Amino acid sequence: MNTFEYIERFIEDGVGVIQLNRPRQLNALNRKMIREIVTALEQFDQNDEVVSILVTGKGRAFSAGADIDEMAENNSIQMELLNQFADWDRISLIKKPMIGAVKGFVFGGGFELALSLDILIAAIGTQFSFPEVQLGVMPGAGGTQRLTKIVGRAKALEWVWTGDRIPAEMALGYGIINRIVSEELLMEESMKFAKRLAKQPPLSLRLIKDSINKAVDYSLYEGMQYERKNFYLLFSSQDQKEGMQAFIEKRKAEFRGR
Ligand code: CO8
Repeated sequence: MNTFEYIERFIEDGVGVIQLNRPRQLNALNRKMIREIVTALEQFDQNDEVVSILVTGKGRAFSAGADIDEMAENNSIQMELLNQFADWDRISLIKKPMIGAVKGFVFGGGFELALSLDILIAAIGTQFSFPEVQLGVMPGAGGTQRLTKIVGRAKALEWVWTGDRIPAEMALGYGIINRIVSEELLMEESMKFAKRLAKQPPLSLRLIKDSINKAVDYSLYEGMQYERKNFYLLFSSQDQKEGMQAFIEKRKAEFRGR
């Protein structure tokens, strides 16, 4: 199934798994690698066999950030013309749940990739950081925006100005990640969670994600109106009929994603 150079992927029990596979460079994200990740995400998003998606990294780091060697000599006009964020932006359009199983370093663009996912499970000892300031730049793939929306302005300024590392326990306390597990259990526990989601009705998962994402940007009133439309929409699904009928008949529902 693998036609990619920098990632591997497979499907297991409704979970589409993407493994960043550039471990000797700590999964530093070059442009081709980002395009491969996004392409694989989109393919899983369109594949009926896949209900949830898990993204993880091979080796000792999830990702140490964007590939510094690749961009060191670029000037701003080249950056503008490369338009590499067109690929990054596509991650926000993925409809299925995306879980990140992260360990080691989650730095720079790697942290931005993680923050683009929906649920983060981290191994003990994982460190998160935006070290771009030490390179004379700053985050560019949503880091200043996404981190601030999660932790608020004061901590975001502190962490992005200093590049300080955020230990997993602190990331958990600030709501950046969902849970911490031992490194040995990282894949097992993350797969267990992804497979649990894969048994839920896919259309509900999809519209729940859509509605909760709107809560980040919309006013309460606009968000409530949006939620209501999605709630109504689910009453056109076979899974709603099946879910409610199964409850009435006291049996387990069989969801089909239709
Ligand atoms: N880019 C390129 N190569 C890298 C990167 C990187 N970001 N990180 C690590 N590597 C390479 C190292 O050069 C080294 O290669 P080699 O063995 O050939 O010398 C190999 O990976 C192993 O790394 P280290 O020997 O440095 O491992 P250590 O355990 O000593 O240190 C660190 C690990 C602390 C993570 C260290 O590697 C480091 O500081 N890396 C750079 C971290 C960083 O600055 N990241 C931010 C990059 S900028 C960014 O992400 C901007 C995002 C903007 C949006 C994206 C669009 C471009």
